[in-house]
Amino acid sequence: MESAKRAAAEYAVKYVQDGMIVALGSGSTVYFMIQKLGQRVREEGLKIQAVPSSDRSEQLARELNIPVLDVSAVSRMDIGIDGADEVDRYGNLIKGGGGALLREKILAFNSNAFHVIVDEDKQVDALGKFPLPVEVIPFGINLAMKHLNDLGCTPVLRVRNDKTFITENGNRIVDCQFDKITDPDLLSAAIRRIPGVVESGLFSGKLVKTVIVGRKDGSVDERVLRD
Ligand code: A5P
Repeated sequence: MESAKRAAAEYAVKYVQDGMIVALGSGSTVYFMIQKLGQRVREEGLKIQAVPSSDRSEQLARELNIPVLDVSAVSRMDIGIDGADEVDRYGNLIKGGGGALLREKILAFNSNAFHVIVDEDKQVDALGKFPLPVEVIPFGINLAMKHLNDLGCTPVLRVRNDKTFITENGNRIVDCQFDKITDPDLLSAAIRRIPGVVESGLFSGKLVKTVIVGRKDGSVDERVLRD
């Protein structure tokens, strides 16, 4: 899917203009987006400042000489570009496969225009095939998992390389396999009511300006959800 990811990522970069503060998402699709931004900085002298959602995105931006701003220095970002694990026709998303969902959601919520870049295989009729990542604080996580289970999913504590996965915020991720998510906004609210839950990887389509879908043949389909 590399060509599809690259196509979507490079298309999105055309929305970035001189002087903008740009929120950088995370993941393998965003990798191509940051590369393209770096190319524009290098070749066109594009002047931007970036706010990264993860250490990895920050490192890549710095390697490419894209000026990086700490989130505490901004009140708003002009544009945000990020990937997703699933997207439905209303622009609702599941994110957090890489574990950066909390910072990604903070940046998306505070961006004037949030663009989602995905390959064609990420499009679904209904969210939920991809297990929904939920960021939870360590204290009482067993109790939070019981309440997640009561919402109709199978919750699994994320483990990577035989170790409990720890987010950049010092929290844990619980991956929640639902049969099918019929009302993402309702489910998101129910999950966030559980004490100990910090945030879920459900992103409302209301946050999204465009969904940019890349295909394997390098073509791109753009869905504009709002002006
Ligand atoms: C990172 O935490 C995620 O939200 C990613 O944005 C999402 O998992 C998409 O990643 P890929 O572009 O690598 O598929």
